[in-house]
Amino acid sequence: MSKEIKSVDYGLEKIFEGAQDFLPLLGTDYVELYVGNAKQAAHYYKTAFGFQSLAYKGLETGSRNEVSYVLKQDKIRLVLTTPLNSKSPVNEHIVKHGDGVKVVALWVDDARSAYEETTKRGARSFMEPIIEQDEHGEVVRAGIYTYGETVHMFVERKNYKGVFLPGFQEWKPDYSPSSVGLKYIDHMVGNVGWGEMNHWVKWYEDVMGFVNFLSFDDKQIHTEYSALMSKVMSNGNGRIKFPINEPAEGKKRSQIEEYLDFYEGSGVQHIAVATDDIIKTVSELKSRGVEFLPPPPQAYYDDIPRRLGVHRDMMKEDIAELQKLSILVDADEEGYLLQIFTKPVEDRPTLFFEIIQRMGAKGFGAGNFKALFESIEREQQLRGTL
Ligand code: TYF
Ligand code: FE
Repeated sequence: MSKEIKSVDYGLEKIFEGAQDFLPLLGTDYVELYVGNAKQAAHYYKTAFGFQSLAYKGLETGSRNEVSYVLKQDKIRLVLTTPLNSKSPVNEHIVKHGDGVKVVALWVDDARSAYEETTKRGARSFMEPIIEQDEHGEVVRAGIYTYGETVHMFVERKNYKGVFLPGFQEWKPDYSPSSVGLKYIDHMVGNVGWGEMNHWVKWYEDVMGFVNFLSFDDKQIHTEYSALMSKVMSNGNGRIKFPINEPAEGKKRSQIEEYLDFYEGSGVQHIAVATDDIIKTVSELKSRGVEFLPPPPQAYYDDIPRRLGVHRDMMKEDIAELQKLSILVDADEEGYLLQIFTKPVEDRPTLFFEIIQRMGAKGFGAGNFKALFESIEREQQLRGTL
């Protein structure tokens, strides 16, 4: 018995039926990290994660206070920004949080309207709409704060033909490692403080017009030692998905608390990127030095056929090969998914990446939560932070 795998459809049309979407989002435009040394970070994301050079701004282009490198892999654009002197406001962010995600930029048709509609519903302004121009056209951008010091920028690039944004020049160095097959951003997860999850759920509903379409409480997400709660927010067309985590009471310090302590506040916990060949992508990432969480115990892999249920015959991957790479498998009504998590990509145990391949499944790997969180706890134990 095999089942046709369809593209991801969350049934959101029903939820949104009749409602007017006051914030139509076309997709993720870019993700910007504030980092201590953008030149070296760019080298790492190219060499280890397979990103390609796209654009640059810095002293050579007249940017006196900050340098930004823009990297690209298929639909994913990553911007790495660092201050050039102590005057830049980027410093404060780095001093407090270490390297981390500052901007989750959303592609829109009308940035002025996005800014107006969200600020009138209570969003705090980060940047009023500005029009940026060069010989390649015009871009309108505006920004609002979400949790912590994280920002959503609205980017309207109707007629823009340049390589990224006005102010950037094309960046084409000779050094150009190949892609590892990362395709697009599947979801980005935020960690928020104790008791704040429902506030941010309501904020995404009221201010952004999102819906809460999946929830996991601490009864579902716990190990012997720790617990957390998670609610998944989605926009109307399902292209943008933002799960939000909050720590819950447990015997020991949960990974969410560890994050909040080291990031010194709420922020982006992980960026999940999609691939359509996770075995190839993860093999490549490992050979380039990307570190992943160690595999769960043998019993986890023995249990995979049961977890796959009716989708068992549909899975083409070899379980032994998945185990060798420490890839996790989960299934829901619609299909199965394969996922794996990197270790934090900075010295502070904060931001990490997830690699995900969806084979029909629309969930987030709830069946893996226990094994995954136990792996994370083993790492916490090594850090002395459990
Ligand atoms: O995005 C998710 O929900 C999954 C699972 O601290 C997850 O990737 C949830 C919480 C967490 C790490 C992973
Ligand atoms: Fe995830």
